[in-house]
Amino acid sequence: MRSSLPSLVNSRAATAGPRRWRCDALAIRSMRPASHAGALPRRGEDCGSRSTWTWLRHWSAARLAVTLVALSTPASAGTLDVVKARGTLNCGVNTGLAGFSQPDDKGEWKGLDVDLCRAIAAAVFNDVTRVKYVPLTAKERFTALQSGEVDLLSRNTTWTMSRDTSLGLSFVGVMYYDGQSFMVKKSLGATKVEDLAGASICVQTGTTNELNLADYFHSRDLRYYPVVFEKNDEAVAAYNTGRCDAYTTDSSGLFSERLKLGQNEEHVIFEERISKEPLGPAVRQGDAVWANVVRWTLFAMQNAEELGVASTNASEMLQSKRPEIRRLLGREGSFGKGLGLTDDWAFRIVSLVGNYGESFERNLGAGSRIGIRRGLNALWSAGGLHYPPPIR
Ligand SMILES: N[C@@H](CCC(=O)N[C@@H](CS)C(=O)NCC(=O)O)C(=O)O
Repeated sequence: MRSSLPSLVNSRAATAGPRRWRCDALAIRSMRPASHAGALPRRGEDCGSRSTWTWLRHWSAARLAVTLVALSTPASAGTLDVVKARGTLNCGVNTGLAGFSQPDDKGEWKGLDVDLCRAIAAAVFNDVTRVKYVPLTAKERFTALQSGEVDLLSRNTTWTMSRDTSLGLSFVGVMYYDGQSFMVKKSLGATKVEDLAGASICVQTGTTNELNLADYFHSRDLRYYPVVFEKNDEAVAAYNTGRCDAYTTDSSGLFSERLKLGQNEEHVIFEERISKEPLGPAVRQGDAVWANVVRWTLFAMQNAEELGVASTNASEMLQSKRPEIRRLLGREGSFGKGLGLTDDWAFRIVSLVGNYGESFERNLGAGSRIGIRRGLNALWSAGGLHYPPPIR
């Protein structure tokens, strides 16, 4: 195990008082409370006295002991059991992103990400209404999952390495393959990203988009003026009122926001994408049972589409002779048991929520107000990237 203690440097040079330590990145991180970033020393700066670190070492040992106890507890004592006992799934969703998660005029949450929450509730409770939706901003989302306020994030969140490792989260699959792009007013006359050299660009903080924007322009020596907002609505409003020349986020987000602005024809969304944004559900690290429930709920929706099983025909499909369909619907084998669920878990998902294609079409596709093409989000068998592992 790597020690999280700082490296001792120039110890002989320290003449008076306790020996001082220089900070390395890990030491700095161990000082930072998860919920806020206070004034911390920088790398290489004085990190404090040895006694501070002796204390920290004891604290780390105590933390390790707690972790070991947690690891030795049977996996069945994890989130799935908590959710079953509570009788409701706490699902972290977007504050309002058309097509992904947004309450409709009756206050009912709708969208592709919302359908994953409903599908999990179908699998666990046979009741899609047993979900408490917790709307989270970009900044709030990770703390809400880490602290246990929500059981999962199903909220247009990009699967990145740091989020999947050091942040203590585990991404379980890809719900939507996306990429970052830009929206400008038609009157600006820009059609590609390079046309934005010297432009002011509105972006929300705490997103991959803020980082990609900097990477893209800096690495090409292009000047730009980032105008950063904590709230997405403020970023969009600033763009709309002319404070910025462009607004940038994931391409799907641009389509959703353009819909909110109305007058589609006034706003141009570039085809060009400057990043990969695989958006997917995330759970807390170290709960493999719960990660499987979320992962296989998503794969069940995608496998159902691949096998032609939909909400409209799921009951008839129970009589199918195809072994893949029989396994999906719990007629053959005992696949629910391995998840801690009943064997008709996927039948409930498909009959109560629908398959991935049905969800995509009603929330984002040609039949919806947004009208996004399947593109990368088609199944592999139709030229896209979704390739759900088989149920067997
Ligand atoms: N996929 C990116 C961006 C996700 C994101 O939060 N996008 C913004 C702009 S569309 C959003 O949904 N904001 C809504 C909010 O924070 O309330 C990420 O994971 O960092």
